[in-house]
Amino acid sequence: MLGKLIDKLKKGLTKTREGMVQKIREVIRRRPEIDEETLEEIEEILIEADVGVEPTLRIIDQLRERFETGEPVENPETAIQEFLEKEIRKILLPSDTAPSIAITTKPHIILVVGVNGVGKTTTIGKMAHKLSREGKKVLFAAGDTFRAAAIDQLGIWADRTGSDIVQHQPGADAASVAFDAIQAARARDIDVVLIDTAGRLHTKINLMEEVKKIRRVVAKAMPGAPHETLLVLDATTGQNAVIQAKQFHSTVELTGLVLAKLDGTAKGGVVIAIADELDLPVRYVGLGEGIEDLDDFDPENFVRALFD
Ligand SMILES: Nc1nc2c(ncn2[C@@H]2O[C@H](COP(=O)(O)OP(=O)(O)OP(=O)(O)O)[C@@H](O)[C@H]2O)c(=O)[nH]1
Ligand SMILES: [Mg+2]
Repeated sequence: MLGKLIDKLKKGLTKTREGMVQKIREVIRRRPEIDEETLEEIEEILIEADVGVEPTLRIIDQLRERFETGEPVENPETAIQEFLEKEIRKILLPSDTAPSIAITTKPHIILVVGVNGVGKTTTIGKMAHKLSREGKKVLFAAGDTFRAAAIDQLGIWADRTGSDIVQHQPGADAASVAFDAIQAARARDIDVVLIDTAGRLHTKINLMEEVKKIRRVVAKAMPGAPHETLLVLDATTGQNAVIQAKQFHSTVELTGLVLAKLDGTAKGGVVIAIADELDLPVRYVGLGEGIEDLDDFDPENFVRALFD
């Protein structure tokens, strides 16, 4: 079971494994003495993989302290790899503060936000699949009312996952869709409501005000809701993901992150930057476009899949 999970994660992380871990291995093979130039090359690879400047410099400093004594290191490839693994694990572990999505109330309201095209709607579909397999009844709120196609897209996911959907006409007020969805959930004995929202740039004030309003109306429809506010990030956008997270967090108080499209990038090191810079748990990682391609984020498995 665990082996299968790791294999799937390994496959999803192929590009990052090639772009980061394998490149570091090559450097060490080429330059078995761990000197300043070796460290510089490793530093470059980590920055390239979007690990983030601060965590990278910290890791390099620690490597220097540990290895740069001028003495030859026995089996440097394994030694450095084990060292990096340990350091990365140290950064990732604190981000595992809670089990992924604990369903504590009924209905449990989950608001999903993020920039355009990051993978919000797809993530909602994949989450519904997971939840329905756990026996939960799911209802979607089609809160992306900007485009008719967005409502249709969510409708397709509703069919695929056997979920209910509450939708209004294109152009309708997103907050009132969310409100109606919560009322419907109560009436239909629904376990989880997943609220899709339109993509919005974190820099556009009026759009950020709109998502604030959705949140406010959700709280009015059900005190204590939303029980979870997830920001979906596109792993291929690199360091900008950190900026997006900060902006959304200050507007709608996030409870967790989803890192989608990890399969599509060699810059999966961004998980490390995110864990280092933000005080928010990564709940899920997206590893493809398919219905099964969403994994609970487990730092231990992540590091194993990266370095195995
Ligand atoms: N490879 C890969 N593709 C993904 C993943 N998640 C989503 N996608 C793809 O990314 C594209 C955009 O996904 P959507 O779910 O429509 O993104 P969105 O955030 O809802 O977009 P807007 O509603 O337009 O803001 C689609 O083609 C998805 O199939 C993932 O984890 N891996
Ligand atoms: Mg969408």
